[in-house]
This record gives sequence, structure tokens and C-alpha cells, in this order.
Amino acid sequence: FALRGRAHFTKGPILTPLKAPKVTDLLEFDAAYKDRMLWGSYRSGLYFGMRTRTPKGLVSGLMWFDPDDFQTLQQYRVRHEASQGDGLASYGWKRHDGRTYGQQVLVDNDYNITLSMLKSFGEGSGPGGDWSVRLQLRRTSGMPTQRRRISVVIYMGDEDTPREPWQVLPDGEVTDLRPQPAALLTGGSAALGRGGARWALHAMEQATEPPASRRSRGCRVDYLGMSTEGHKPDYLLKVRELLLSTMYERLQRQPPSDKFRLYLPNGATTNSDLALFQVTCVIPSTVDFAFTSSSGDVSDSSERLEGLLGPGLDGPLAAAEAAFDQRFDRVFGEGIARALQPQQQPDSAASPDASTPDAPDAAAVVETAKAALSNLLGSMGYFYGSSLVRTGPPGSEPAPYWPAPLFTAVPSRSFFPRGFLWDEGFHQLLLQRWEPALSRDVIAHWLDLMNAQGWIPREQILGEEARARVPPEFVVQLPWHANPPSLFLPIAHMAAQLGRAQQQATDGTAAASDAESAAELERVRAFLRRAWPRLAAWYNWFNTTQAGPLPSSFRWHGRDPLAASELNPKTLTSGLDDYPRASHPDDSERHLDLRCWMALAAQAMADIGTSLGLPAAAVARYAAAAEQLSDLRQLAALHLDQGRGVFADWGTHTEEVALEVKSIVVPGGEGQPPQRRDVSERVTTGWPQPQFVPQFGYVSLFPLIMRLLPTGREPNATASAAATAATAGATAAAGGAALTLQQLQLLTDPSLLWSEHGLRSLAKTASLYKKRNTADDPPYWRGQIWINVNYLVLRSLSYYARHGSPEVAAAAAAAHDELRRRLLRTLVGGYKRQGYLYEQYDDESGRGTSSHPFTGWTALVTLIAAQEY
Ligand code: 6A9
Repeated sequence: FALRGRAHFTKGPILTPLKAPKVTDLLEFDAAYKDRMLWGSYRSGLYFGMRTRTPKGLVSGLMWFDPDDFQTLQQYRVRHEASQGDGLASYGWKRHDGRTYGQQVLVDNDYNITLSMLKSFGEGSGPGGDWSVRLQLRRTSGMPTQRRRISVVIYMGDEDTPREPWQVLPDGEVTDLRPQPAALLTGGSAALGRGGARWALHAMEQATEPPASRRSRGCRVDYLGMSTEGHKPDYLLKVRELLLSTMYERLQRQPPSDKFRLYLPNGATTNSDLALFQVTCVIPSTVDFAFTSSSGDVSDSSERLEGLLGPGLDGPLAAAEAAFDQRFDRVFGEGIARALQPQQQPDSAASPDASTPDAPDAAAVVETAKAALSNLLGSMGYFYGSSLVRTGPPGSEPAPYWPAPLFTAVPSRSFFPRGFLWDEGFHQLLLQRWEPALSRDVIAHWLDLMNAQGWIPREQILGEEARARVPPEFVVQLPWHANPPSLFLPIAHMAAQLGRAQQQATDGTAAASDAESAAELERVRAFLRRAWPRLAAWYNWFNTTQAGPLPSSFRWHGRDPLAASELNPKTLTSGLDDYPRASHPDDSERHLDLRCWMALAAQAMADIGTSLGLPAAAVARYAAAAEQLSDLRQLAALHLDQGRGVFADWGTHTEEVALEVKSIVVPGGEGQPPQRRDVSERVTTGWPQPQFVPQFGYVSLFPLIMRLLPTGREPNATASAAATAATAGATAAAGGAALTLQQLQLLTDPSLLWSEHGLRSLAKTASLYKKRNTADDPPYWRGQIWINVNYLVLRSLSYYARHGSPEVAAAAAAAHDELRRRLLRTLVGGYKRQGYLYEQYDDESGRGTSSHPFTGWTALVTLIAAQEY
């Protein structure tokens, strides 16, 4: 296959940032903002880790294990990186505000840890402020009288060369932790500002526990301080292995009569820049850690410490918890309560309404929504580094993108703790309602990753920590590969906000001038202005590089026509991976979802331009494109399969394909016996022909999703276009409404996508429903329920319910309410039963499947509950 249509292989523009002012340089992200945001739980891939938002971070992390269990060593049972293999019954943030406070519960075997994190900026605190971590170790089950110990390990490391020598355990002795603050570690770091602030880590045991039986002393502290000189960043990445091997060595030196115990060796080098503290406690126990930084030369923080540790921390934590709950109530809680009220439903064709007994109860909905939001916030990460990009033909050496920071939410802490472009558009729909500035900060980082061609890499694997978790074959990004421009969703939301305010100003209906909201509107305006040239370049990149074979058609690049092992060659760029497309990829393909995404992008550009008051000439081309892309006649001509009455992709296709799976024997690795492996091969018995792709699923819904179908209220011209388009079915209802009603009927047909638990990605009747794609790839977007697309459908239904003709509105409202009810039942019930939110849900059982916790777009459950679209 030729390289026709691909970008020329000129490295220059691929590896160069777009020439435009950076959005992250906006005034609102000034030094004061950066200082407030310096510290956070920004190590997405760990159960818990704090780091600074600096390229080379001062980092901290948490590990824990059972020091009395030999299996700990044998089976590497030390918890550190969030991992499904650890089998925790549940873990996640119950509360997290994304800025200063979070509360996480980790349920492990017969015990659990409640972790609270609180940042504070007290008098005299240095750059980034201070932070506290409280660990409450409690027994979940088992005999309460039985003595049970858990070791928690907190460590600090510096990705940079430390400013000042670290001092590990000043008194140099093994310590019993007492109910008074003890300094474990002091140091100085460049990450805390040019002045190189000094910092200290303190610990303290809480004396307020009901005394455990026969417990004579407090928690025990063991430690290790070492130099990573010449081993950065390896030692930090392998800190868990380091812990295990060090404990093993000490165990070897132990007299054989000693009972088996796993402890650190208690020693430190003079130039330590990595320090681990193992605190071993009998359950129940509570241990507090406090990190303090001080500007200037005095590092005395003893006065502030009182409020950072021990009983003095109780009040601030309780206040932070109450503040979170209050804010949640204001932003989402009231909406959720309103939306859950049983509604008086007019008779409708849909099944039971919201007052049916299996509607989830309000308290459970609120708990799930809080956890969803909190996990999205608590999993936010700061990454720094370079993507690897292929600038030449297949097989050529990839080149590094320019090194850059990315502050982003992530889809899943355990499986993919890094940034994904189209996931982020969905994340920000939720975050922008919670904390608009934070959300702008994230979008700014993403837009600043745009190169001179207008491309943003799809998967962001930045820095060693991120790269260590990705197999090499998945690392390299291709500069002609797209991913849906879903960031236009939250950005369009901002433009709408601005537009509304301007409308109110002209109408004179604006609420009495509220300085706060006026300033906020000004920040939104400044943001959109700064973003504009980047959005224009991005739009243009899509419009040119992803253009399809016919005018106004589009095609996802990146499908591999030679993929011999795949039943249907994947379209990773579309975000829908194995969702079936034309069986034989070629340049004649027209992708319906991409065309609809472009309609959204064009409309968003027009709206942003208008809301900014840009000259008509600057806005005109987007308005024209939006009009063209929403023109029903053109859409129907390119994508409506008249015979079936469904919207579809077009391409070279045959249904006569099958996957043959064979077992082969491959040579084992060094000294290993040969192994059996399943390999697959696609066998085509039919003759691929140009045609509509006859698979009904999420892609077919995109005209509805992007609101390109008539509302039934439009003027005659559009109505007649719709009537021409809607030759399908006998729904010869009033004018333009016919097509929309017919599509709504398809949507709610239980033999297709409409399941008890939500909309499945591929119709039960589709030939590839629940089919695996290769010997190793189980079905993924082939029937499973995904929450991002379900959310978009709800959003659209709610639109038609408000703006449609009476008939359309009634059908849309009924579908909306019923789909929403089913989704809430699936998500809220699943969270309760399975302990996590999941990547997807099974259409038959409703159970969560694939990776978990997945609190990327599944966190949209919060907006679904509050009916915020
Ligand atoms: C590569 C790493 C153990 C697949 O949520 C992120 C993306 C979505 O953007 C996409 O639409 N997920 C969806 O189809 C997960 C992608 C994970 C890539 C992992 C292999 C192995 O690490």
C-alpha cells in the first residue's frame, strides 16, 4: 500500500511547536496559581503519591504490606502501583476537590486504610505550602482480639539533584513513634522554587485510639536513606523492588532464632536523596505525616505543626470534609435530588418511569456521583517528557517530540494512568462544572502540545514513570493519526457561557453585576481568545489530513489494510478501536462518526468566534462548514443506507469474512520448553465491494448524537430535505420529524442497541456482535456498554426533548428518561456490588467489565445523575 495522502516526511513541522502564544502562559495561571497547585496527588498510577508540578519533581509515595507474612517477600505482596493484580476489594477517593483535600479508602484483605490528604498554607509556610497525610488502619473483618500488624512505608525522592544534603532521622536511631511530632527527614529542593526552600517530613502516632489489648508501645519506625546518584530515574521507578531486596538482605542477617519479621535496615548514607520510612503498627492505629516547607533560612515549623499532625489535624480535616460535601451539594447534589424526584409522566410508549421500585435510591446515587467525581480529580496527573513520534516510513527510528508538561486527568489509575486525547474532552465536561480554572488549566496543557502542523498526539506517554508501563510497540505516535476532537465539547460549553452572558447584557437581563462572575467571564474570554489560533490550526489539521474521498466526507487514517490476523482491521484513531468498519480498508472509505465530529468542531468554531466578537470574515468559513456538514441532504447522500434506513460508513466491504484460529508451537525463551500459542488469520470468502457497511451500532447514532437530525420544527426547506432523506419505514409523520422519529425507533429497539443496562455498542443482530478480533483480542467495542457514548446520546435526547416538535419531543423525552434510569441502575448498582466503576458494562448481565477502577469517562455518571448536558 502506498503512502499516498499521508503527510510528507518532513521532520521540521512535526517536531516543532505551533507558533502561537501558549495557553498555559495566560495570566490566570500566574505564579500565585502555580504555587497553590504546586503539590498534589499527581502520581496517577500509584495508590497514593504526592509530587510537585515541576519537570523534575520532589516526589513522595506510599507503600504498605504485612510485615509478619513471608508471602510478602515471596509473592511481592507490597502495594505501591495501583494494580488489578493486587485484588483489593475496592479503593478510590470518596472525596477529592482537586486542589487541597482528598479522602481515599483502600480495602485490602481483612483490613482497610482510610487516607486523608490536606494541603494548607499557614503563616510562614514556604513555596507550595504544607501538606498532611493521615492514615487510619482499621480491621475490616476477622477476630478483633487477634494481633495484626501492618507496615506502611512513606518515601521521599528527588528527580533533581537536591539543593541541600538530606538529613535522615536526625537522631540516627530506631524509633518508636510517639504521640508527639517527630522529624523523620529534612532537606532542600530545587522543586520548591529558586530560593530552594527547606522542607521537612514529620510523623506522629495518634493517641486517641481505644488502646489495643496488651499493646505496650507505639508504632515502630525503620528506615533506609540512600543516594540515587548515577541511578536516576531507575531507583525511583523501582522503589518497591528496592524495598523488597533491602528487607530480604536484613532478614538474611537476622539470627535464626528470631521470629520472621520484615524490616528496613535502619541506615542512611550521608548524601541520601531517597528515603523510605517503614512505620509498623498494630491495627487499629492512626498515623499522621506532615510535610512542611519554609521559605528563607529558618526551617522551624513547630508552631504550624500543631495544626498539621495529631489532634490539631482533626478540626481542619473535618472542616475540609464538610466543605467538600457542601460544595458538592451546591454544584451537583441539588440537581441530582431534583432529577431523582419521581416525575408525573404522560402516557408514553416507553417502559416504566422513574418511580419504579428498582430506581436507585438517592443516597446511593449521591455516593456514587461523589466517588466518580473525586476519583477523576484524585487521579489527575502531572507528567513531563517527550512523546516518541514516527516521522518517517514504517520501521524508521522514531524521534522525540519537544519535552513538555501535561497536567491531565487519566482514564484509569491501574491500567492506563496517562493522558488520552479524546478521553480528555469527556473528563473536562465534568471537571469544568466543578472547578472551571482547573479545567482550563488541563485544556491549556493539551492545546500547547500542538505541533506546527496542528496535530496533537493521541496517547501521551511522557516521562520515565509513564513509559515504564507501556510495552514499546505501543509507545510511538504517528503524526497523521487523529483521535476525535472531543475537546470541542467542553470548549463549546465555555463559548455558550460567554454567549449567554453577552445576550443577557444586551437584553439587560443580567443579574446585578456580580464582580466574581464578571471576572470569571473575563477569564473564559481570555482563554478562548488565546486558544483560538490553536483551535483553528487543529480544525484545519483535521479538515485537510482526514479528508475523505468525496467532498465533505472524512476518513480516519491509520487502518492497516494488511492486518492479516484481524477479523476487521482496527481503527484505533477513531477511539472505537475494534468497532467494525469496512472489511477492506482503502482510501475510498467514508467514516460517519468523523464527519459528525467535524460538524461539531465547525459549529463550535463558529460559536467561539461569534462569542469572542471576531470579525465576520474570520468566522464565516466555520459557519459555512457547519452549515454544509449539517445539511441533511448531503449527510444522507454520503451516509444514509436507504435500503435499511440506517446511517452507516461507506467502504470496500464484504460480510463473508471469518477468523481462523490455529494453535502453533513456538520456541520457548532461553532454557524454556516450546510453547503453544494461538494465532489467528482472517479468511475472506466473499468479494469486497463498495457499499454501506451493514453494521448497526454507535457509529450509526452519530447524526442523532451530534444533533444533525431535524427537530421537526424547522422551516419547510429542511423539512422537505428530511422527507426526501426519510424514505425508510412507514413513519410518514409530519415533514422533518419523520426521519428523527424513525431513528429514535431504531435507538429504542431492544433487538438492536437498547439493552436493560444501557445502549450496547453494536447491535445484537450485527454480524460482528461480540466477535473477537484476533486470537488475543476479545471483543471490546462490539456489544459492550460504554458510558461516554451513552452520555452523548442522553445529551442529544434531552436536546430533542426540549426543542423537538411535540411528537419528537415526546419520543426523545421517553427514551431519555428510560435510558438514564437504566444507566444509573447499572452504574450505581455496579459500584455498590463490585466496589469500582468500570471501563465498560456487559449488555446482558450489566456487570462492569475490563479495567477498573475506570473513572475517566465513566465518571460522567455524575452528570447523568444531575442531568447536566
Ligand atoms: C495500551 C498498555 C498494561 C481504549 O481510555 C483510553 C483508551 C480510549 O481512548 C479508547 O477509546 N482505551 C479505548 O478504545 C484504553 C487504551 C489503553 C491502551 C493500552 C497497552 C498495556 O498496559
